[in-house]
Amino acid sequence: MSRIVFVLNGPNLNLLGKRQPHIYGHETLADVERDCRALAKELKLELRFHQSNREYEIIDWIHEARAAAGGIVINPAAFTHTSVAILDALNACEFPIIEVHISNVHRREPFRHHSYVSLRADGVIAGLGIQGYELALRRLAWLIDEEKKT
Ligand code: CA2
Repeated sequence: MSRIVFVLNGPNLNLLGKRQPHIYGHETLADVERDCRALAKELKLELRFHQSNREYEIIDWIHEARAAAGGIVINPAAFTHTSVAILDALNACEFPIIEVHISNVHRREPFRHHSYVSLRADGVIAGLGIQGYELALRRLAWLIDEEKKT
């Protein structure tokens, strides 16, 4: 299985660390990317890290990943709760997918309790702050390594 892993981030996550630190913490998306790159190197994963405020761009990256990658870590942000199109794109992928949320969406407004993406995700991490991304990458690396053994 490919060791390319896509880390995809949805709308407004470019504002991470710049507003609402009581919910999302003080770290920026650049900090998340830096941490993910350092860990990916250790795990021998090749990282493709992206953020977009446009649904179609996220769908296009999922299509790219489908052709080349061994897994996806995705924080779809608000698209989590609205996007059948992102779910459809993920359903076309055969590798492991981990959904990450920085905040504990289940302790927040009821509209954040439902996730379309969870219908496909192999695992979901919520409420562990930006550490959730690193835990998701560790899980993907483990799954890719396990697959190699079979
Ligand atoms: O907890 C998460 O990671 C979320 O995916 C973040 C989304 C939210 O819509 C989901 O329900 C849960 C929001 C991302 C916006 O991030 C901001 C960060 C700082 C300031 C403003 C927005």
